[in-house]
Amino acid sequence: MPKSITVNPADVRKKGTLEIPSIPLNSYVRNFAKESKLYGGNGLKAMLRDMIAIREFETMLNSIKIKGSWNGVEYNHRGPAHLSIGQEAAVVGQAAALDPDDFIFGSHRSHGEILAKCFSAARKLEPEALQKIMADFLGGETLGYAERIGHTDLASLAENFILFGTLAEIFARKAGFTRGLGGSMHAFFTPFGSMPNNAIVGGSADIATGSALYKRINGKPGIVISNIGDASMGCGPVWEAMMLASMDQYRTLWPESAGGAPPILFNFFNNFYGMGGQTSGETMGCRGAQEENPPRGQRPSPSRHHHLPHLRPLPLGRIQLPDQGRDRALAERGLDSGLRRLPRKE
Ligand SMILES: Cc1ncc(C[n+]2csc(CCOP(=O)(O)OP(=O)(O)O)c2C)c(N)n1
Ligand SMILES: [Mg+2]
Repeated sequence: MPKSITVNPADVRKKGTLEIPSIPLNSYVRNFAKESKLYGGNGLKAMLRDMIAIREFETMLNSIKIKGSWNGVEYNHRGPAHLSIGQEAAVVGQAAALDPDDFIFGSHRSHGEILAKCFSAARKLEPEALQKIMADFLGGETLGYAERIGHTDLASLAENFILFGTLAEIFARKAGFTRGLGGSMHAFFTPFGSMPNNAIVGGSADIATGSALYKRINGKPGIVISNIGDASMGCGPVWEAMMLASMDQYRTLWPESAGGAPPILFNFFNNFYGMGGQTSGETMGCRGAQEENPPRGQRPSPSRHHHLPHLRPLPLGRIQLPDQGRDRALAERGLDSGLRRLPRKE
């Protein structure tokens, strides 16, 4: 018999308040000794190396976009290249905590995520598995190019493979990770857990949730991360994904053996911008909502607008709608009454 859920009007219509727990912000406390113990000296050096490799990769792309050349090599790249310079630590830190079985789905700004996840997976895979993935991919075509670039061992060959496959994809070449058909915003490499990225702002929230649901239903290992920007908080589908990921039925109706809600993490890269708008203070409403709803017991400060100049009401006197201006001009010439209202037909 299916489980059923009773909705009791006496309960659901009872007077009450909804309490929302406070959400900690910026709560990471830096502790080098602890991190060093957790990741080891070599682990930390590998992270720094990955961060520098990603910075160099994107600095090169930037040089090609801006100057049409890099290190004396001229190249006209007509496609897009959304850089994530300054966000390297976030993607490398994330990738270091993930296993090859974990999936990440990104956005239009995902070069760093692809490289970091692939570097991390290549380091964590067994050598035979790594070799086989590279040899099997596109019949060894991408590996063939990677082998022509200087390398000393399997690890440095894998690095060549990852950098070459991603770059060839960005430059729309057929040895690229998606045969050059995707380009900068649709580069990815699924065998290492770097899943398809896409340019629809917030689009990966839903796709990643579907992927996590797939993992949960089929008992597959690993978690899924949706890597999206701060401006995607303004997109309805992102909220829809978060609702789908946290439905009550995982706890109330699904058998316990299914394992509960899908294993998803929504990660918002907060770079404080969404195209030309600043999410903080301009295009989003969270600070306003926070000010209007202070924690219980605290009254809103009468001077709150001093702290939030963007919330200060516009001085009405300065606003002049075109129609008001026209009406005033007509009134001054005594023409308004005749024009504004048509005489009623008897
Ligand atoms: C659904 C949708 N709306 C608008 C756009 C145009 N667009 C491209 S990037 C962008 C801003 C994205 O900001 P954010 O999500 O914070 O990512 P960031 O560029 O800061 O990394 C917008 C609005 C789009 N690609 N998709
Ligand atoms: Mg942003």
